[in-house]
Amino acid sequence: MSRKLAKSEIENPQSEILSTLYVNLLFSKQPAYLNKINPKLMGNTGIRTITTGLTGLSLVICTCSDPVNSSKKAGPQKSPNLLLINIDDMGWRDVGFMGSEYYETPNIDSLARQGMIFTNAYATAANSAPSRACMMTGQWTPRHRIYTVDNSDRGKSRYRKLIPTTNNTTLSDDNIIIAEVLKSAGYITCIAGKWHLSENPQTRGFDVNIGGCHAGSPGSYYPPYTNVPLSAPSGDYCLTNLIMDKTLDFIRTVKDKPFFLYYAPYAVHTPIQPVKHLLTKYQNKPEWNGQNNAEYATMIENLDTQIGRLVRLLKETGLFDKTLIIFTSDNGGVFNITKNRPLRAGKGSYYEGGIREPMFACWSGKIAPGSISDIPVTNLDFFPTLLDAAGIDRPSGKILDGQSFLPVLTGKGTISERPLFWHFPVYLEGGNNETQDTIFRTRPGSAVRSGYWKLIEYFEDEDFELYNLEDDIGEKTNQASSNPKKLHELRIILDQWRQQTGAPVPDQINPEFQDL
Ligand SMILES: [Ca+2]
Repeated sequence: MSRKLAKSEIENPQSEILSTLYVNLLFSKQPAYLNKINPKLMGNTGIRTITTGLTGLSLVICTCSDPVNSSKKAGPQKSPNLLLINIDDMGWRDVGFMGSEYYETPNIDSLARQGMIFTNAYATAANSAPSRACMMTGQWTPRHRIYTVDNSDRGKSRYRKLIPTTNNTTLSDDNIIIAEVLKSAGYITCIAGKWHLSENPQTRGFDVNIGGCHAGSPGSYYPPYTNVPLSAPSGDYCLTNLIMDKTLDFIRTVKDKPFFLYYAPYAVHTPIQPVKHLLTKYQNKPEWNGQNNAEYATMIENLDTQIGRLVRLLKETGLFDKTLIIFTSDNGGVFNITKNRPLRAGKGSYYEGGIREPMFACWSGKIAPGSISDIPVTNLDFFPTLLDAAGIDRPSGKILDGQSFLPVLTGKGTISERPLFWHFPVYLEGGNNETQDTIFRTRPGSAVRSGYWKLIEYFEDEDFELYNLEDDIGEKTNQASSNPKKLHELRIILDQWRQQTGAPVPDQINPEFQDL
């Protein structure tokens, strides 16, 4: 289904018509629920949304050109540039293109409009290190054994019934990652920002390292930054801006060689520190859908501004049209900082709020602008997708658990329906009133999504939660008791997957556990 946008809509990307159109398209599966939250979300545009579920093609629903800039023509170049943008801790609705009316992300939204938005995109884990390890290796967590950040026995021992599986905090050198494959194929490679998987990303296929190290966050976004190997040019210089300064320097050096840029800024992870000149605006802005943290909002807007600088340089140098861009976040928004509504909970939880991500891909002339897909994808899929886009063979002997969704992007095909899995044989403290309990964000377990059904299994007491995400995206009604047939079906799928991947299931009782 397609609709040609009016000239006024294209020229004014912030137009009410356009933003309402997108919001309608994004949330077509949950109109009643969203109507209850904010009737404006489902305002009648006269546009009927068609989404295609798990088996069909993504449909191009409107066409629009880039409303802001035009590009110079680049010189001859055989391989596309690859830009993977992985924001830290950005929630599913922390951007305008996912409907937020509190945060302001005009540059990101403009990019999203130039490509295909995915409404069912997932991180493979609910916090940073495992999510990034999965993305970089293209493998489920049991294969690299990075299940969480730091130790797996976080939280008070007396609350932990099981002794969790030991966590791996450094990615094994013998597990080849996407940067190494691309470098071998002739790409110049750069990481800008957070690495988190070993001490030095330059031993893992990155030619250029801008601030990447084992640390998961800076001590401060203002000098002295601490934790990260970057020095400020002046006393109040924001780390996010500095990383982009150096990223632009990298872009200016690449010339005709294809590049792989992994842009993974530390923002918008804690510490939450405002960009001062933006603060008053958000302090005076009404809350939207639970989003009201002005300091966090300034960090999001500043990040968006930096991404705008990058896009502008790519266009000025003629590289934009030769670049496949994928945008995502590594895990859900932090519950006490932002809200992912109608998704339940946030970072660290295996409810949707912890793992469903804002995501889009754009590639001039290859991906139809204004397109949208509800096909479930995961960051495991990026490895094979990027290789396919670059025309590079998969490394021999390497297990890749994801699928290339390049045919979806180009409109030439689809991907086969498959279940998605999460495995977290660990404890993560810091629960809230939307997590399983208020002590832990997660307890040891596994999860699987198959079709619209999602099963979560907790190992402590063999508890199961079964949700139908089509009708219950907020995971409020546990159907494990009322739908034993579906429960059985998903348990078999999950058991088989754990066997295939050698996923450890902790069963040893913690002697310090006190049953409350
Ligand atoms: Ca993160």
